[in-house]
Amino acid sequence: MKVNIAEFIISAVGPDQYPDDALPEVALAGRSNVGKSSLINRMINRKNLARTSSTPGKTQHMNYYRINEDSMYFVDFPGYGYAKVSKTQRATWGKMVEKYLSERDTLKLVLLIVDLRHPPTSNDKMMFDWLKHYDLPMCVVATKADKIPKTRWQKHIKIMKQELGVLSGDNFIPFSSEIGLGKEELWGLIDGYVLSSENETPDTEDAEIDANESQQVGPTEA
Ligand SMILES: Nc1nc2c(ncn2[C@@H]2O[C@H](COP(=O)(O)OP(=O)(O)OP(=O)(O)O)[C@@H](O)[C@H]2O)c(=O)[nH]1
Ligand SMILES: [Mg+2]
Repeated sequence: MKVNIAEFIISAVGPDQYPDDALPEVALAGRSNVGKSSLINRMINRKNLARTSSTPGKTQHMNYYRINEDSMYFVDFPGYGYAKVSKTQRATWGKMVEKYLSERDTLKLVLLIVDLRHPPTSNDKMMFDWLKHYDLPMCVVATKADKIPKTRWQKHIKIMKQELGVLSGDNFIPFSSEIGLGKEELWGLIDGYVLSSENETPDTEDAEIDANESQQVGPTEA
């Protein structure tokens, strides 16, 4: 995808604020401070559209970034596993994310962002298992590769895959927001999921489709 325009749309606290224009959505999940917002900035060639910080827990809501006016959204989740977040806040986060992931029809792909330097955390594993269980289209993106020597990438990739339980057919991309590693590969993957959704037949559960009017493809507005 060629990114011409990227805009911040909304910092949503719940479903009422999610956009209702039915554009495909690519969500980013990962622990706090792992580099989710930086990854978005790298993908869209912007220094700081998605707010990044060395202080963990910066992204508190679901931040929507729209690409090319009518192409897709990146949805930046609040990071999990941030120690200073209260129990109540954590429960609220869990419910919001779980509801989004299980009910959002326009969700096309989840990027599970992990840190290539370290083995996955228990939260990373939980999120991976959860996404697998619900059979959501996913790609594990192992970022911050620039922080380890290239000669050790393969070893780290192997450990990450093994400990998460990534299978040979699963999507896995080593990445670096700092040097741009993996950017083209990730866009190629995203394009596949986002563009294929444009050819899907609309949900016809309750509606009868008139053969003459069935030219319109893709999600319909509620
Ligand atoms: N060297 C290097 N630093 C990175 C990379 N990605 C992110 N960082 C740094 O890691 C820190 C956290 O990055 P963010 O993108 O804000 O992380 P986040 O996952 O959005 O964090 P929350 O919003 O708190 O959940 C920042 O200081 C970034 O500059 C990378 O690929 N390489
Ligand atoms: Mg962030």
